[in-house]
Amino acid sequence: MHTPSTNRKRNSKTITTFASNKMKMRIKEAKFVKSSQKVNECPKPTMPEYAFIGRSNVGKSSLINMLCKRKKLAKISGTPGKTQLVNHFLIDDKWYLVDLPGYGYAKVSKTKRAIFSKLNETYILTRENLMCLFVLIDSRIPLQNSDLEFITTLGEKKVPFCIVFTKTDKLKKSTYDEQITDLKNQLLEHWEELPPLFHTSSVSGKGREEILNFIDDVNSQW
Ligand SMILES: Nc1nc2c(ncn2[C@@H]2O[C@H](COP(=O)(O)OP(=O)(O)OP(=O)(O)O)[C@@H](O)[C@H]2O)c(=O)[nH]1
Ligand SMILES: [Mg+2]
Repeated sequence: MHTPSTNRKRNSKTITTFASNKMKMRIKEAKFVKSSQKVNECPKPTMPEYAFIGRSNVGKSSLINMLCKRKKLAKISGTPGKTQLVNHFLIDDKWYLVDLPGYGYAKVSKTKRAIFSKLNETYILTRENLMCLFVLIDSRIPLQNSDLEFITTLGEKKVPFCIVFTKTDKLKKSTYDEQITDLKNQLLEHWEELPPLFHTSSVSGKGREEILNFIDDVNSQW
């Protein structure tokens, strides 16, 4: 099966490196730009951007806040389905972080669910400055069908993505290791190679540096 290589900016370049041993990337300023109901309402695609997607409640908005070290930049809620629009955050006037609506949340009406996924689909398939999609997976539970379906579609459409395991603070180290091995094996049943993986906690800040360094590397290919 096709490897989910991180190749985007539609026109060409391939992300070949996975950041390590480098200066820490710093975020000085993060500001909310707008919430868009349609992709053509999003900010002009003049800068690189990175979007966060995953099942409702997986921790997308929390991760954006953690990366920016801001508690209330993206809205967080214990109730799944909080983020329903495409939310753009401008970082240091140079690149965007994007909070996308969750998928696979059963409690929103079917019509709404369809709209969410259409919005996500259009965004993912047409947003020309989307450098990489971060797909968030809850590290505490086995891989869900909705995750697998979603990731498979990304592969088919050749959308570059990374996988982010969230809420790692909620598991003991030994349980976590087992759980991650299981998740990786589940993915390897469908993929020959895994995309870049990140392990995060929005509570402890784990994974922040790794994700920011990755973004810094990809930004340099813009
Ligand atoms: N312990 C812990 N809780 C987390 C973490 N990330 C998110 N949460 C909690 O999980 C819940 C959902 O977080 P959100 O960031 O709103 O999740 P979301 O994916 O943006 O959800 P929707 O916008 O509804 O799709 C909140 O109660 C967060 O406080 C984490 O790393 N550790
Ligand atoms: Mg959210």
